[in-house]
Amino acid sequence: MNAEIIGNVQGVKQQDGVLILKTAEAEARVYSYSPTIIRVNISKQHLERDESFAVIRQPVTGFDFDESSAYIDVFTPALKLRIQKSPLRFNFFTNTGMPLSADDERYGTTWQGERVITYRKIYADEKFIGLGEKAGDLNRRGTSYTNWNTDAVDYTPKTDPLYKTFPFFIGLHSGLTYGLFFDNTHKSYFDFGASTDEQMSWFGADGGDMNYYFFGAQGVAQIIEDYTWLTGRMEMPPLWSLGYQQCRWSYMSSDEVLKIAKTFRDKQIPADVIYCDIDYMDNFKIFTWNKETFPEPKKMIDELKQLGFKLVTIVDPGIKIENGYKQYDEGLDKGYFATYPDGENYTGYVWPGRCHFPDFFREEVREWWGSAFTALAEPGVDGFWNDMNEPAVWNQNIPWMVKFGDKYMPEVRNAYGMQMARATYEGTREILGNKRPFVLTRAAYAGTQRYSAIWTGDNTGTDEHLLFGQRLVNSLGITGMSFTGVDIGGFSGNPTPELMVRWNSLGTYTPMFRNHAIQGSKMREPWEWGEEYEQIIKKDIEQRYKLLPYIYSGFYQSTQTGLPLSRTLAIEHAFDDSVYDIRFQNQFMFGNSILVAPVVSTELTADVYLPEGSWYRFGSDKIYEGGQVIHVPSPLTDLPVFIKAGGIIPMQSGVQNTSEQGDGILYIHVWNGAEPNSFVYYEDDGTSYDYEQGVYYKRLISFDPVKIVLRLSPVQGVFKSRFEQLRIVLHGFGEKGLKDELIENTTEEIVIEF
Ligand code: MIG
Repeated sequence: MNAEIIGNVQGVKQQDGVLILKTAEAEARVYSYSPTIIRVNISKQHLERDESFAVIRQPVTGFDFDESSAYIDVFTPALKLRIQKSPLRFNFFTNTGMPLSADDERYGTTWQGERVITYRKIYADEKFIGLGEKAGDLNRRGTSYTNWNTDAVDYTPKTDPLYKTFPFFIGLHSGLTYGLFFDNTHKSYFDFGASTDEQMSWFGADGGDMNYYFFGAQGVAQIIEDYTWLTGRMEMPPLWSLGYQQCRWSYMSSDEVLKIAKTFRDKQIPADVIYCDIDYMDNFKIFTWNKETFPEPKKMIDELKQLGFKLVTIVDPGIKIENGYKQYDEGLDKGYFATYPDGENYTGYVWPGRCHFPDFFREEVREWWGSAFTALAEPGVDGFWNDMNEPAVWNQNIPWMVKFGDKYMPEVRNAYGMQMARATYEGTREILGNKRPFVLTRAAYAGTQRYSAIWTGDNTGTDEHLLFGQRLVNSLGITGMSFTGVDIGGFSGNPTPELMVRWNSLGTYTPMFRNHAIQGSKMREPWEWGEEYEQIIKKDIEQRYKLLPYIYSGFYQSTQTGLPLSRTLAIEHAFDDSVYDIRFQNQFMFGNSILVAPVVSTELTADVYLPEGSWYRFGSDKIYEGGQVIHVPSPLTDLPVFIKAGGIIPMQSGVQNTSEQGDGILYIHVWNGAEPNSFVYYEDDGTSYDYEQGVYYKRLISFDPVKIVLRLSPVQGVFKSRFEQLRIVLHGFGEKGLKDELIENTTEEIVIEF
């Protein structure tokens, strides 16, 4: 098979604001979505429908271009796209003419059969970050990846592919940044110079169009903002889902679930969430309860609520083939399952035995699936965990001719999990009325942040996985996924008590903090590790709860700008090489001001890289100058966590769960620094959608450490804060002997001079 090159431009026209270029082989369309976003779609056969699972925006109509005999130059206020006509090539520049990214001169876009690939020039100093949940290092240069959502049981830090597909990366070179989102759900490939002499980078897919969005904003955060503008942002999560979550495969009965919940309360270890994994069901039939072990789900959930717990239950896509089972009968009757081309329902083998699989690509199927959650929501379930949605079938392969919607499996597999999460979110949002559902999914495609949180599947209880898991969380943040977590302690295997403690400390600074373990492993609850370690774990969970005002405001930031809660240092320090050093690549900012350095359980000191600026060790306030590697103690009781000078961190008193009021004081901690800083504080009722109608409390907290003045802007929104008073806690002013202040939390502007 010969590679087919794209050829020369033979015709140019602009139609409804789209620039259309024809070659002998294909047609390319160029769209502008915003001053910094240009889309290129190259196809042999443009379809009437222009659909995407990820993109929620429309192109702007019309943009300027100049045509000469050799080039067409497309201009947006921020970018220039120089389209070379012979052969057709797409080369992106800043509006001042700095090269951002260019096609490989020799090959550009080519086809090999149905496969479509774009070869790009690689710059000598170019680094690549992104692709979400992927093996390997922060800097992806010199490596290659495949996207094919897979149930990656027992994965290692080298396994590829894993569960999710985020075909979006950011390139960094010459002090410039660009992003590229290849919106194609076929099996896809990314290569960042993984060939001898690193001649080129390339990306492609087994089928479909060469369809990419180019982001030319300068700054990684700006590109994330643009990417999430295009693909959507998360909505405010229910506050309870940010508390500590206890899971296990499985708590086997109502009695066991209640016993675990009560033990948290008896031991006064804060927690908000408990899970039922697959064994709560009757023979793994989705939307049923086991009548013997969970005889009265409502009674159990009522008791849990009394104890201040929410319940999350798992659902898998596989519907058991069994006459008389509601979901089976209905799905069969209405033709809601994925089929072979002749109409026979596809059968795959999973937990319930032989199963059919809902075709989540059809709206009526999503509605049907979504409305079935009444079986869980009526007795009081608040969260909905979507597992096995790659989709997974045991030791089997789904034949390629199986149809989902009007497409064959290979074309849409990578979006199946996302569509299941979408159906779950849309259905439960409707059923729960004004209450926010919590949805958690294992498989995902770009844009899933609109529907669901994610976790990184079946990791293992080793130090290596602790570090790798953090890298996954940091990388997922680049691709719009802010609400992410890993199984704290590792799903498979049995962590040592030291590792459990360490991982739990890291959990405090993980967007979703969930302890989970495989069937047959040792119990993992905080009290299973001996008194001394239980106390450390308890303290860390308490710290998580104290930080919730900061964390909740951090999620608000994700809803507004797409910036994730856990941020690789590459977001703010893209051109600082130390950030990519494999010794420091797992470090991250947790929100605006907290830097966390993960440390393995076998080391009690650590080398930490602090980027430029000054930093305070959280807890001791010992100050360090940045721009250097420091060697610090990291006992099991004190993970290296640092606060950026000038940092503003609102905290609350200790509570046992998120429905507790605490002492009614918002503690605004501020650290001394060279420059003024500010923080957007956000609060609402934590459970409803009233915030969409302005029922929130938002204000800008600004601190000038030089004049020592703290200013709180007038409150926006009509929500009454649950904190009646504010206490300002100063750090790093030592000898100046400044006193902490306690003041009323009024809604007008507040200015405090020290
Ligand atoms: O075949 O539901 O990743 O979190 O506990 C295993 C049982 C199915 C895989 C999930 C894991 C969950 C487990 N599931």
